[in-house]
Amino acid sequence: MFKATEFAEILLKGDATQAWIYMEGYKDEEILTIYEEIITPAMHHIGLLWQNNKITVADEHIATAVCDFVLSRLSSAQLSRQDSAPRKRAMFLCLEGEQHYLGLKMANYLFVANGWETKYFGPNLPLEYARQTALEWEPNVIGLSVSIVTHLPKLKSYCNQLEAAAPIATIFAGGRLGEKYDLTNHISRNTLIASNLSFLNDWLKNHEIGEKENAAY
Ligand code: B12
Repeated sequence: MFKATEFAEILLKGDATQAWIYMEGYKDEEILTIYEEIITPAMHHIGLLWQNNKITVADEHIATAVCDFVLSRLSSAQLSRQDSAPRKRAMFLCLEGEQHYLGLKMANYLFVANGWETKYFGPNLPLEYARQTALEWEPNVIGLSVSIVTHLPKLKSYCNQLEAAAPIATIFAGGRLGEKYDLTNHISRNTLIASNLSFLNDWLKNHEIGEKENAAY
C-alpha cells in the first residue's frame, strides 16, 4: 500500500516524467503486480482523497491523465511485439454513460500481453455499436466495465444482446461493482464476473493463444 500512496502523490503532481521514472523502478515486476499493487490502489486512494474533499476534481483529473499515460507507455513494448499470425480476439468496452475506463484498459493490455488481438473502445460505448462489432468481428471474449450503480440496469441487456451476437464469446463483467454487489441477476449465461485482474489472469493462463476451444477462425 505504501507504494500505492507514493505513486498517488506523484500522479497528483501531474508530472508524467516523474511518474514514468517511478515505474521504471518496478520494471522487473510482473505487469499484473504493477496493475494490482501500485496503479489500482493508487487510483482508489485518490478516490478516497476526493470523497473526503482533500483534493479537487481538477487534481483527480490530472492524476487520471498521468495514470493513463503511464498505462499506455507500459504497454507500448507489448504492442510493438505483435505479429500477423491468426490470434484469438477480445473486445473491451464500458457501458453507455460509463466514464471509468482505467480498469478496462488494463484488462485489455493483459490480453495483448498474452498475444490476443484486441479492440479497446474505452468509455461509453452504446450497445448498438458494441453489438454491431460483435456480429462482424466474432470475438472470443468481450470485456465489459461498469463502476457506477445507476448504469447497472443496462448490464443485462449488454450481456444478453452481445451473447446473441457472438454466441461463442465468453463475456466478462468487470469494474468496482463486482466487488461490492452480487451481480448474478444482471448477467447472462456466458458471463463471468471479474472484479479484479488476477481472476482474469488466471483465466488467461488456461486459455493459451494456440488453443482452439471453439471454431472462431
Ligand atoms: C478517476 C475517477 C473518475 C474519472 C474517471 C476517468 C477515467 N478515465 O476512468 C471521472 C472524473 C470521469 C469520474 C467521474 C465520476 N465519478 Co469517479 N472515480 C474515479 C476514481 C478516483 C478512480 C477510478 C479508477 O480509475 N480506479 C482504478 C481502477 C483501476 O480500478 P477499478 O475501476 O476498480 O478497476 C479494477 C477492477 O474493477 C477491474 N476492472 C475494471 N474494469 C474491468 C473490466 C474487465 C473486463 C475486467 C476483467 C476487470 C475490470 O480491474 C481493476 C483492477 O482490479 C474512483 C475511485 C475508485 N475507488 O475507483 C472514483 C469513483 C468510482 N467515482 C465516483 C463518482 C461518484 C463519480 C461521478 C458520479 C462524479 C460526478 N458527480 O460526476 C462521475 C460519474 C461518471 C460516469 N458517468 O461514469 C465514486 C463512485 C461512488 C459510488 N457509490 O458510485 C468513486 C468511487 C469516488 C468516490 N469515492 O466517491 N470519476
